[in-house]
Amino acid sequence: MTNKKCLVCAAPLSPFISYGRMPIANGFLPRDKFAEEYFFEMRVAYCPSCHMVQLIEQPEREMMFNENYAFFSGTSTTMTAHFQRFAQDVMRDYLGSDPFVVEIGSNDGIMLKNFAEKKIRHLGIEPSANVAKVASERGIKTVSRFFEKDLAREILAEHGQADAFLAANAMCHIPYAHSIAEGVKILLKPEGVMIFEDPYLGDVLEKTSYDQIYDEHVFLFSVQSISQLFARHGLEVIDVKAQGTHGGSMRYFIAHKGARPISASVGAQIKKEKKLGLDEPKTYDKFRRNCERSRDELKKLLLDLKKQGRRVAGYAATSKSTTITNYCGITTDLVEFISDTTPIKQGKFSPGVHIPVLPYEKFKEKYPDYALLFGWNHFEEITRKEQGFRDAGGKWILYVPKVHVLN
Ligand code: DWN
Ligand code: SAH
Ligand code: ZN
Repeated sequence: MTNKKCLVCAAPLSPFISYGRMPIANGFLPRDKFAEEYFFEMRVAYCPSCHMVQLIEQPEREMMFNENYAFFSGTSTTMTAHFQRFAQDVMRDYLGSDPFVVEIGSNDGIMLKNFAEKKIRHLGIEPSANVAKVASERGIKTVSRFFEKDLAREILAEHGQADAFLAANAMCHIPYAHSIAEGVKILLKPEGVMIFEDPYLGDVLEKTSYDQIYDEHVFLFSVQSISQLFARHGLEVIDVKAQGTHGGSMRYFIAHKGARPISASVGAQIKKEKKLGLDEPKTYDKFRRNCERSRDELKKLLLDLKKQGRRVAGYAATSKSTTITNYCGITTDLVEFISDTTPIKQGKFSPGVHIPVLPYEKFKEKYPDYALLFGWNHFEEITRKEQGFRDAGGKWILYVPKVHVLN
């Protein structure tokens, strides 16, 4: 899919960076599949009209989300706790009588299990069949399909309207945002609330965390762009709450227009966004320069370490690491292997640059001198667990917000 016009408002786009040729971020592959690997040009644009930041080209959805999807949400204990709190907040604040909760991108059930345990009527919509199967096996009601307007009608007919429509790190994956908004409009009870969170544009720009941009993440949201998107469907943003997850996210609360009071935090956040220049093209020029600098510094650091004969391994074969390794040109010359706890990734090679992905035990067996933390968003969880690595003299390399070695 290539779009020259804004996916939200159809205005002409202002492209501001190309990260070059990129593979499927979660397309970990065996050696015999190297020759047929798919690539696209990853260019990003800003919409001067509705302020939505978006990919210009995105692979077909089935190429990214299918029965071999490599990301299982339950791999992080911090995220498991985060979604337990998220679910508890929803139960406390938004459920009426005989409540019904829908979640899109429910993955292995990390959020919905909290509702299932309380016997609350729920439905997960998760197109990646392998992760959906894990959820179903845990007793979480899951449909393995892509959510869109037509499916909303089917759900309505079978289950009735929803009190809460949830999405975590899913909305920013879906280019047909209008179809989703229409589905939400159909499915929500008059007092119902859609609550979703995604990596926040303000954090990405401030921290130069450009690795939040990859094939799956077609949008980088702000309160301004989200308000414009939902306003087109008789829906409005009634609250926003910043989250520390995934390097800085924003949780948006959406309701039917006029149905609920609007919190002062919505206007306050929009004011902040204007101060940060999220609606000014020059901000994106600056971001591009920051990305280029970050890339050059990381490459130089890794080359210097190589010259000194140091061993460097990657820690966590994240989707984000695909952007870093391909944009910076990091191959096995510079990073020996990437350690990851996900069985489906192990024994395969990283997308594009083909660095071997090895089980975590390999990391532990013989610590490298340096570990490049591709899972920087899980810094607390990982460094706590890996005190032994530091005690043995190992050093972490970080590249967010700046390229540096942790001493
Ligand atoms: O938006 C998305 C987020 C929610 O999850 C998806 N598009 C895909 C995915 O992005 P990611 O792959 O960048 O997510 P994480 O959570 O930063 O990375 C998870 C990876 O890190 C997994 O492969 C497991 C690995 N990991 C590890 O090896 N050891 C993670 C932890 C916490 C660890 O201790
Ligand atoms: N909510 C989980 C998973 C995020 S990964 C978490 O925060 O950890 C994004 C998920 O969205 C994937 O599991 C993917 O299969 C799913 N997805 C992509 N397009 C979708 C669509 N149209 N409808 C529902 N889910 C979708
Ligand atoms: Zn637009």
